[in-house]
Amino acid sequence: MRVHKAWSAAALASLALLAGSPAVAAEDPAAAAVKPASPREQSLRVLADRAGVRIGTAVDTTALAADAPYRETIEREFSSVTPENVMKWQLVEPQQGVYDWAAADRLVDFARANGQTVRGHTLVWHSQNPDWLTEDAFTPAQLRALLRKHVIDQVTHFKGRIWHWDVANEIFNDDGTWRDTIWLRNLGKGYVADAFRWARQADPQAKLFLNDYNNEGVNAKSDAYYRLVRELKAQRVPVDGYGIQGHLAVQYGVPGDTLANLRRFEALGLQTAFTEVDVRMPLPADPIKVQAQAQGFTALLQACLLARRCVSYTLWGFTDRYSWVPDVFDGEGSATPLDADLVPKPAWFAMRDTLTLAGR
Ligand code: 9MR
Repeated sequence: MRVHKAWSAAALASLALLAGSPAVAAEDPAAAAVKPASPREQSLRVLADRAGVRIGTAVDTTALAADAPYRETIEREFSSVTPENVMKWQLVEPQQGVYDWAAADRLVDFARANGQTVRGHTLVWHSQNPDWLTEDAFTPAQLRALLRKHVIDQVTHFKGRIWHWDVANEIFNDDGTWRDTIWLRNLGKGYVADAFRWARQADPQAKLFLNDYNNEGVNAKSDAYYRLVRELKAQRVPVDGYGIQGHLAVQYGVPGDTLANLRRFEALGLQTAFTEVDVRMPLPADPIKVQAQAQGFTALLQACLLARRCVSYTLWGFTDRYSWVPDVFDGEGSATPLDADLVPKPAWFAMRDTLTLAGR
């Protein structure tokens, strides 16, 4: 059981920063490039284990095969992994009826060998769908049959090996309206309930999650999820978890009511999880941005540790060597806690300190 202590968030953040800054100042970058980010007995996963949460990362499976320091960091520091791309529909069924599970299977085997859980990502999404699916003029009935087959075949393929499934990803707009997707247009809102039911049928053990970004605090989007979860629960739809991606940016800060938001979903009987945390910044980095970044990572981690049913905290990549951010946000980057040479930033030490305090 996690022990809940009466530390204030501010006290924790300043503790973490105090402990983090001198350590980073003492780093010799050349030596640290080959040095593990943490001593083994203080790895994130050892500390997270004591604190009662899983600590995860998204994994770039190409890098996993090619880059030994990257792979060793994942083995040493993380107790959960999420395929960054290789379980998305476009990659698992590039041609209609022809599955390619090879890359995803390798990651699942890697996780098993290293005692890591797997967050399956993602079954139903508007993005990264195969062209044959989105370009061909399927009727609504055909699309429903295709979605059903996709969910059931994929969940069945990995049955017993997936801890959490992100069943439905990014289904609402920021204003709380339903996102206009191939699924909504053709199947109506019921596609979400259907997907959860199919996933449960295919693997009764896996925990089934909703997942989105910009839903950390109490806002129009998280309100839409709250209403949806109540409806799904009333209809006995098997939804188990609320996933908060946690893509933050130092210039926008951290919503102060993140913990309150976690709590209201937990009160509906759900588990919660941070699923894709990173904290980007406008480049170049400077000391204040770096400090704000450490606070962003720890604020979400603290919220998770203060909540009752927050079971995991996953980074969307841990090193700038492979981050998605610079490709998507012009002029922004440095979004992860290890730089491109795997040298820890204050955010890394801050997370370690937060986990250490929580595990005492
Ligand atoms: O990090 C992923 C990147 O490599 C892909 O090109 C991109 C395609 O849309 O998806 C990225 O991951 C996204 C995740 O699957 C869902 N939430 C937002 C993530 C960042 O875009």
